[in-house]
Amino acid sequence: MSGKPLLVTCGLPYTNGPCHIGHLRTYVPADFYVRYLRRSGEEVVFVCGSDNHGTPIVISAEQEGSTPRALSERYHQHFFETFRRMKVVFDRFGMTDDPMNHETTRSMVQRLIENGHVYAKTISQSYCPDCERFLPDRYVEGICPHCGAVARGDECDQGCGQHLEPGEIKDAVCKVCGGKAEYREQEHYFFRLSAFRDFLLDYLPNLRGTATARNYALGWVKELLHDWCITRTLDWGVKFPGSDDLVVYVWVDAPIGYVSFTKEWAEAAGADWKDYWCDETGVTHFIGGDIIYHHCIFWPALLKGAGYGLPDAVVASGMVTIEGKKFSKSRGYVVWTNDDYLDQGLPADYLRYYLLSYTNHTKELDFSWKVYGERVNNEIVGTLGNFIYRTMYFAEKEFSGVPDLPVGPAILEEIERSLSGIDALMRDYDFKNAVDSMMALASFGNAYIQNNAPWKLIKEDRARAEQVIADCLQIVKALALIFEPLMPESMQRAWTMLGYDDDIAGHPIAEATAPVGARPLAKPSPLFVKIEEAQVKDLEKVLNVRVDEANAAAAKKKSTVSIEEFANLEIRTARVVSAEPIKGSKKLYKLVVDLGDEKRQVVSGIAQFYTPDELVGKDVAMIANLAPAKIFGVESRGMILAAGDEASLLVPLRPVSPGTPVR
Ligand code: B3M
Ligand code: ZN
Repeated sequence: MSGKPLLVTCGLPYTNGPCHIGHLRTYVPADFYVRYLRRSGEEVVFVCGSDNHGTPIVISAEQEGSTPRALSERYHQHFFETFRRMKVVFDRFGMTDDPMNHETTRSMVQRLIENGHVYAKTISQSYCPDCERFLPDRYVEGICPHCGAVARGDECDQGCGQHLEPGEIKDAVCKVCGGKAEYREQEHYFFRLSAFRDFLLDYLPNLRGTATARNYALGWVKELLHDWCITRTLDWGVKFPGSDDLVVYVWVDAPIGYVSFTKEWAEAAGADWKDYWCDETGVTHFIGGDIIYHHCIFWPALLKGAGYGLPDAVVASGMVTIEGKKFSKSRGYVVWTNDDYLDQGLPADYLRYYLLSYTNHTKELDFSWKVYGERVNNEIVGTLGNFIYRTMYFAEKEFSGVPDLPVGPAILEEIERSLSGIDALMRDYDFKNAVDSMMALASFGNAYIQNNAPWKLIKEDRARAEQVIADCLQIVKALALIFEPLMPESMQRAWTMLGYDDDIAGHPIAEATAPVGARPLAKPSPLFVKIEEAQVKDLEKVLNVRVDEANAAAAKKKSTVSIEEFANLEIRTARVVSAEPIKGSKKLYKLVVDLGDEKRQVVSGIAQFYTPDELVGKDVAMIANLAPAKIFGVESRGMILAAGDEASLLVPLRPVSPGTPVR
């Protein structure tokens, strides 16, 4: 720890759609971490809020005939309540559109201007002549200039993932009317990010948190840093100082929200926000792995430029897939936190456990109802719940309470060993292994009670049986305390069952080795219930129906093409002559193919699925008359056809000569 007061934040959800499991991958681990630190005796402030600005919210509000503010208030409330239901509890959950954030943002931007980090420049920007307006960010869609994928105006979300500056996108189309956009000149303001290269090269190696965040960011900084356009032609947002028709880019005022929410919390709590944000900080940001650039490069540079302290740690989570498929609301691969989970009567604690124990925090997490059912049944019910219940049951039945006996030293040692292992893992953000170690203590308890079999022992040696139960009850107490940050609701019930009448959250984990204390016990009841196979099937069905409906809707949406339009498309077989990786891209190959009458160079996004050897000599299908494009700086003349998420290539069933037309 840096010795500074600790502040933990979570990435701010946009207020234009409901909470889904993908969101929770950031919030649940952050809440777990905060609770853990608190139970370890540290004072931590935990703030978050909703992200209300930016084009997605304006577009959603327009589509539903509402205003961005009304839409934001509604979803703000939704996230606030959903997080509560998931037991994710912030000290402050603010809104980026509230006056505090307008004020903080304007004063920070003013300081950036005064410190010489902002300059004006005329740029050509997408403009829709039909709608008569500039098209910032998500008002346009087009082609990524870096990789050729279909991209949104501010980000290549389906391709290379790079941030796009206004005007960079190719073949821009207006999202509102679907018309072709033009490019028009307008004066904008830029943040001189490129000047922060040396600062970042110095700062990033010492940034704590997950290695993924640090290393990705360092990689990008070593490559190249573009200045960022920090103004947009919009009404909705924080007004850029000195301008009536420009607002600051949402990625400026969103992270500044972290500071504003700290101020709002501090005002109410009688604390000083400067203790958290000036000089060296104890700030830890929990974020999704897709916004590392914003938090590890852009944000520290903004803070530095405006004279604030710098984040101490960035903890980045991996992405979430649903039943092995890429998360996609439009394709139906989504699990809604309320409708699909909590409203089905499923406990928040089970989902918290799944999210934290499935895999390492930085890896991809797949959500599958089948695996969910298995893990709940085997681990939560079968291991943890089973040990607690059989211990409590036996203690109440045979001894009517907690025996008045000191616990065996070997048991106390085992608990202490377990706690110190968990502590090291938690402080290393290795949540999965920390949770596994917690479960290992429950397994130890199960083995201990099984090997000593107090139900047999009691017939021969009642005193020995009583000792075994006293030992087991101590392990139950330790488990309740250590699992509380992960499963707060169930562990409160375990605490009460142990005969305590107060709030478990008020007790430090260190009390795990303090005597339970002789006390009467009431008849225990199982802490957890199994998930039945039929229920898993029902839950899967909801998802399957949603995917089918999305497929049907997508099929309907594709318009028909005339035979002339189809005839215009030149599809031919092509024989792969060579394939080599493209530097800097994991997905792309540079292929040379033989079309019979000529050889062609084509860039193809199949590198993750085939080795070059598997491709050379194969005949594949290709669109031969696609307009040439530069992808990752490499010329591509044509497009190889492939089906599905794993790019299954379309190959002819019978031998054909290279270049044969496909009809
Ligand atoms: N509102 C959501 C995202 O891109 C965005 C986060 C802001 S954090 C300052 O994940
Ligand atoms: Zn791209």
